[in-house]
Amino acid sequence: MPVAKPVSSDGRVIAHLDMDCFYVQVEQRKRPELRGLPTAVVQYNSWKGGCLLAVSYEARKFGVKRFMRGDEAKEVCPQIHLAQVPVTRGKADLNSYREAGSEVVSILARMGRCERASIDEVYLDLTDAAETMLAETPPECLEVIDDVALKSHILGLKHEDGSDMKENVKEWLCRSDADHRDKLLACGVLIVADLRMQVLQETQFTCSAGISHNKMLSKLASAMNKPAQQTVVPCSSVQGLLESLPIKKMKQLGGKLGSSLQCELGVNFVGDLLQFSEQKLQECYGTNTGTWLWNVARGISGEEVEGRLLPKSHGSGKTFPGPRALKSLPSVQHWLNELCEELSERLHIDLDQNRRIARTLTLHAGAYTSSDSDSHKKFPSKSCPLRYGTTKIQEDAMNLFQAGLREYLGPFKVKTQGNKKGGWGITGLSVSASKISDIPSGTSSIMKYFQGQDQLCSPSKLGKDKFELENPSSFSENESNSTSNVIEHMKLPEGEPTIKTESSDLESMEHKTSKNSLEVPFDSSMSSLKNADFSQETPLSFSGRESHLEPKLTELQSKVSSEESMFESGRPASEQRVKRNSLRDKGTPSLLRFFRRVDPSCSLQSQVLAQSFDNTNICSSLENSNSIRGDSLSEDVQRKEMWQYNVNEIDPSVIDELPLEIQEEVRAWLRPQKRQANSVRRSVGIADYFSRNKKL
Ligand code: TTP
Repeated sequence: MPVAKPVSSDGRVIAHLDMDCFYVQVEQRKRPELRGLPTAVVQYNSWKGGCLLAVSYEARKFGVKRFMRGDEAKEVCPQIHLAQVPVTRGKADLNSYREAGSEVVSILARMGRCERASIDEVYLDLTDAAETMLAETPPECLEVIDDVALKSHILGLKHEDGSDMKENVKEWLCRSDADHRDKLLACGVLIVADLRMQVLQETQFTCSAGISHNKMLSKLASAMNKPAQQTVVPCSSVQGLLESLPIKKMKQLGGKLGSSLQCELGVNFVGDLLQFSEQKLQECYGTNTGTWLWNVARGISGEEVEGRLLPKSHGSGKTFPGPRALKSLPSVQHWLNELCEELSERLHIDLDQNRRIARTLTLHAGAYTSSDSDSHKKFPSKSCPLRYGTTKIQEDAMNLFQAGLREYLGPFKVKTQGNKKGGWGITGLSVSASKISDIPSGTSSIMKYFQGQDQLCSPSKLGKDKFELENPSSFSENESNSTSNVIEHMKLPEGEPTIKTESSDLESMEHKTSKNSLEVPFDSSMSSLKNADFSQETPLSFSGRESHLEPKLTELQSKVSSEESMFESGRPASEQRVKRNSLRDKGTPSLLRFFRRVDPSCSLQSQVLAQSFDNTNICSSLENSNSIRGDSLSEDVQRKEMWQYNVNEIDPSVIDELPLEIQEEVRAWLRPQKRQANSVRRSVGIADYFSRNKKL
């Protein structure tokens, strides 16, 4: 949901740069003989020649469009060249596109704050560069202005028939009587033209750009004249632009909100919103959205360009069109394993190269049931805190899938086990890792610690699974009972996403998927190959429910070493409901023994890693535990020094590895239960054994 932001950004110079038919350009650079020819990039797939993801402008002239099947494209343009997306692990491998995008980003970032918005899109804040140029070499002082800049489209610039557009543009750029804002934009035009030329020279790629005073208008403008052109939106042209802009084409208005505006308020063009007061819009859509809409109508957006050169999330997805729909849990497990392996690889690369960690794992799926009377029902997206390590990600993703499937099938009364007669089918799967942040400074010890461990901990010497950072592993409340390994009914900390039907990251990615519709339904998000995670596969709407040869099940590797098991998770006390039963009070010698067996370094890992996660530090864990037990604050403070384990430090996946006699005990302890009003608060319990353990 859009959030109202502070407004005036008139004095800023913001550019949005978008590569032209990006995947095609990447393939053409690999095979220069394809340059200038009708070309498309097709996603591997033998079904009707695969699906077109990117189409060259030469091919577009013949009517070839994105998402056409390869066979269809050949019908409308027999001479078309189809380049295939590289394939790894049986799915599209987008690394070459990601890397090509990074090349471009590194060039664009030279001139100002740079935000990588998707695989081929960048926002730049050029305000400082423009101010400097205006002060030192304003356009009016330039003897020569490059042709690339002179070919700019300046919205609202009058040109009479027969007049030389370039002359008009030059005049506009060099006006000495222009107001400061337009002068800054003129500098922006020159800077962006120069950057685009640098990109072309250094990468051989062309791109298009929009230049205005904010991100929203720049993004709109960059799509207006393609390929290899740039468009400027001076303040004086904003109203004219929005008056004729269909409401659904505005970012975040392509979906339900846009439809509601059309149906409820009769708003068809963005400019139509001008007739409503802010108060009225707030009444209809709430305070934030109302104000946001009021601003949108005026082309106002205070959204900052974030200085971010790296993607906001990572993801891996695959679609299973028509007869390829997955119809059994083993086949889902097989593909989830593949997707999670790729995701995990990228997370480790990000960790190694950029020292960034992701916190949230989200699973999306497209599905149908044979009794699907309600075609609008969607497979609910599910999220949980992300645990590092391929095996853990695979396990968690499968648990999320099963939780989603149960919810999805609930109304249909279809068995989750699936059957060959077509109980349900999965037409798309994707896993993504989001909430990525830098490892806070001061935690370099994390790396040192791991490097200093014996060889088991070195990612380069051994499999990645050995190099595991752990973070909270419990699932959110609604995800309960997805497997016996899941800690049930534990709420996530504040700020962490609970289960949601669409992840916010996906929402933000979705509006990058299409130039026309900036808010797309979930199914499309499955495929946003150009999106922030840069890795999904193409959207296809499938109805095929025929049986098919399903991939063989890849065995789930679920063994978890004890070293992996003891990482932590902190939970605000208010959100934890830990069962308070007699078990806790009986004493737990067996548990104590178990934890004594654990390598003490694990608790060190736990502590060090805790520092790298907000909401998950040892102290908050202590507070949680103690406030659950009703201990006094002073006791809390004392125990902060000695506390090593808490409820959430126990990875649910390790429970099966505990001695049988204590498995039940631990499960009971972890299983939440509504606190009875008259329950007696005790200060002695399992938790105390851990602190005693530490004291020993
Ligand atoms: P876009 O920038 O949307 O499109 P484009 O670069 O191919 O063409 P244009 O010149 O019109 O901007 O997407 C960038 C790349 O992302 C595109 O080349 C292929 C990929 N992509 C997908 O794989 N699936 C999708 O649904 C979209 C929208 C893009």
